[in-house]
Amino acid sequence: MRATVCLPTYNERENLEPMLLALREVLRDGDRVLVIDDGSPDGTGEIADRLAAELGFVDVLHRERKEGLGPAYLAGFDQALATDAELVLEMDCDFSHDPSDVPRLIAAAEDGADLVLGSRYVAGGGVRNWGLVRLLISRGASIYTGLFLRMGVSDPTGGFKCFRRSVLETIPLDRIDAKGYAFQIETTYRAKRAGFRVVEVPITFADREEGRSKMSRAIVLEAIWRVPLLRVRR
Ligand SMILES: Nc1nc2c(ncn2[C@@H]2O[C@H](COP(=O)(O)OP(=O)(O)O)[C@@H](O)[C@H]2O)c(=O)[nH]1
Ligand SMILES: [Mg+2]
Repeated sequence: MRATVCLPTYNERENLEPMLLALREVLRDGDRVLVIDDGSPDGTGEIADRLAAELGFVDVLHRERKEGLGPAYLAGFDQALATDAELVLEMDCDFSHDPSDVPRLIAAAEDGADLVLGSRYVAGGGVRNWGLVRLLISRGASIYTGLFLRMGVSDPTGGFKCFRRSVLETIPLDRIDAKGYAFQIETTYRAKRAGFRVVEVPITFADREEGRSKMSRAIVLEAIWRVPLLRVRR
């Protein structure tokens, strides 16, 4: 199955080239990477253009301004679905998601999963180098989400995912306006509710070494109010 990896970037100047070279080692012939850059002031967008010209498997989607991860992914999904990609992946560009795990996500989809989640909180998964605060927020978010949505998913906020195209064609993407972690929760929740098969595969998540996190209080607050709302909204 041909795959497109959507790679959102905002100020990932140090990480983008090593990430694309690492992905080149694990992707198959025909697979592509779509860099979605929101006008990074550090020049990531120009680096992406240069690499797209140098490496045959890379495309770049430039967006004018930073609107959060959700809108960036939605624009990327649109572009990926306009091609013949059968699988569409999400992953961070900061090496928190290990590029060498990509084939395992793809394999799980090829084995029959409709949506594959890279999961830190199933047996065999884990987190490296995260501070206590980040870990508590992440674990707390998983428990909070479980209480309201009962999806049977251990790691609902994770951003390392592989969608079969039918999932993205079925869930109402145009109605998703979440920006941060809530976007990850909502896409999985809508896929589950539509009857798709969601499978978690263990990953080890490592804190970034280069660049800075764009996580903010607003992203956490958004998830807190949006999650209960998902239960009542169609
Ligand atoms: N295009 C785009 N990418 C973003 C935005 N916010 C974060 N990213 C990228 O999304 C990925 C995860 O973001 P990061 O700041 O590491 O979040 P964290 O892992 O939760 O701390 C990285 O590749 C970021 O560059 C955004 O608003 N637009
Ligand atoms: Mg990160």
